[in-house]
Amino acid sequence: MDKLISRRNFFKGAGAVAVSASLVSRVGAASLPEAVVANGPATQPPPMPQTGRPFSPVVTLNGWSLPWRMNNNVKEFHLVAEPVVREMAPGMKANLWGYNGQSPGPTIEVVEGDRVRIFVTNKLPEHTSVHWHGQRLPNGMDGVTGLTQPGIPAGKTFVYEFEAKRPGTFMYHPHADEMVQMAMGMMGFWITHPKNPNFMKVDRDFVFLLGSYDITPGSYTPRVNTMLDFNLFTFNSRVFPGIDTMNVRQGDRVRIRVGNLTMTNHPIHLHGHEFTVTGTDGGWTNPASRWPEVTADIAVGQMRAIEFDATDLGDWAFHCHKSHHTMNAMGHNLPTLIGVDHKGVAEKINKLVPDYMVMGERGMADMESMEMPLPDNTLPMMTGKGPFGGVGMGGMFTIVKVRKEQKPGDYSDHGWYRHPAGTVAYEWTGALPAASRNSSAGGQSMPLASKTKPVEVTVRKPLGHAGH
Ligand SMILES: [Cu+2]
Repeated sequence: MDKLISRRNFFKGAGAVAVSASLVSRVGAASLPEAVVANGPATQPPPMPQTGRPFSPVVTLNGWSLPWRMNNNVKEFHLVAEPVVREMAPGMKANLWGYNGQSPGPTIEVVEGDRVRIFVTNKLPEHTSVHWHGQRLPNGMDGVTGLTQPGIPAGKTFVYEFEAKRPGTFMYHPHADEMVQMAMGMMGFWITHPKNPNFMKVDRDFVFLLGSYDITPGSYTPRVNTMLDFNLFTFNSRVFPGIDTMNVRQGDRVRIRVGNLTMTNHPIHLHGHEFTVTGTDGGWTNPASRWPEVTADIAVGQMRAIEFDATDLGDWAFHCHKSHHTMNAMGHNLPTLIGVDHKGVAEKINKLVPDYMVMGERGMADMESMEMPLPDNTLPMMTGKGPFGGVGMGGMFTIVKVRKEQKPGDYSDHGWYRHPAGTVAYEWTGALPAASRNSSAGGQSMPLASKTKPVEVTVRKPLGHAGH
């Protein structure tokens, strides 16, 4: 963990600088808590709390939790809003805005009843603020620029201070030039653990935020005026196959908390297990209100905590069910060519453009293995090599790996599942009888008002061959 986190402003350890609460906001930089930054997108192991009340830390997918210092019983954190470079998957980096070196920012973990003070330093070229989504706090700490505070000017540090009253799952993000700042990746998670460490206790507790970006293939910076037509869909600003797997032990009680700060809903789907929604950003759900699901739709501005018992061994896909959200940028502008025979056209164009390639006439699956020259800093539309070949996915996709031998506290990936003999789908090699087909005409609920002539469609193929 230490290797990936560097100390930007060296601070001589908790307690070395004892300042009263009233002094902190006045004396400025000399007494700020250290601004710890993460240099890479690796999932950090959960940090056990060294000071303050005990809790079971969460694991931030391709992320980390922000260290704090105790100052006269106040938990002090230092967030730095700044431009960052985020690797979205090996082979592609993006110029984003985030906190403490990464987008999303680090997860903040506190305990119900904690007094919390967050220093926010603005290293962006414009003003910002931090809104603490879902929290009960004094109105003036709510972080809405113009409404509850002036924006934090570029180069300045503001202090937020409140008691973490309600246990649960929250998010943080700017309420200042939101469209730009959130399109650039400014967001983070906040966990307020319950005072009673046994309340809703689970064996593994993963958290991540859904994100969406519009980055033109070959470029590095998101287009910030995009409203709906994003082309990269992310878990914690990473796309498959750059998203770490969630590795759990068979029998574990697993919680996954997913927050949505994109502009659209995401139906998040787990294979092989049923789950229940045990929490929202409004709090824990009443057990009597829960029903089983395999997909939870997470609307814009919502968080859903799902829980399940990892009973079944295997490599279980976990992904957004909107299929264009499991696809990277290259796929978003292709025409439909299924059923179009353009052999002749391709040959003709090849004489003029040697590398010309026709895509999609048998569906898009060929894209997985296509050796297509891509612009620099661009990921293939769908990729990922599994034990049986190309996975054909991108974007919001990862895997829950359930293993017998995964030790408690071990979050590392031990490779692909080894299927017991006779448990993998296999090819039928016998005779294929003709499929029985229903040849009756379709009915209708009401008779037509007037008889219309059936329409005949003529498809004109390239080279002038007409067909029906
Ligand atoms: Cu989605």
